[in-house]
Amino acid sequence: MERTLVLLKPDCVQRRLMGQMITRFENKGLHIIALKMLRITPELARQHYAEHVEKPFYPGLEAFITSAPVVAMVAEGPEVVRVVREMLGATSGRQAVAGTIRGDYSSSRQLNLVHASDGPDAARREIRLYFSETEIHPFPLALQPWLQAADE
Ligand code: 3AN
Repeated sequence: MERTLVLLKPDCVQRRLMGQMITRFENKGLHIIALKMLRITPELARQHYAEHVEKPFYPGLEAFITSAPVVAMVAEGPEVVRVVREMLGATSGRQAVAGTIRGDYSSSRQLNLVHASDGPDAARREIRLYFSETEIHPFPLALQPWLQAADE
């Protein structure tokens, strides 16, 4: 069982696509166990994008990610890290395949709507950045027997 952090970025919130994105994740059968809106501070941006802080594009990335509220979520399930990354598609909306979120909704590398952790270690680190334990609610999903077989 894995968990992953999903962020609906400022462009997603401003374009009023929050509901459509959450619907895509729910339709896929993902189990969302935490969700909140927040404004990312420059300090949180530096922690989240620690691997990019020294890169030339970082100032623009920080300005963008702090420019409006985001919605943070935790999804839980088998292989959920890879499943969500594949739903997002390539980083650039211009390269993302049609049928993926970025392929269907984005024409930009920066304004690419949704972030998701790129591996289980990153997921653990990122979930801790955005959520305390008491904000995560791992409840049994009544529909679960109709989404996956018991031995999956
Ligand atoms: P992803 O969002 O697919 O995980 P990352 O983690 O490689 O992509 O990049 C995080 C963000 O940094 C991207 N969403 C994009 O806005 C920005 N970014 C990544 N690489 C570049 C680049 N070469 N030039 C400008 N911005 C970039």
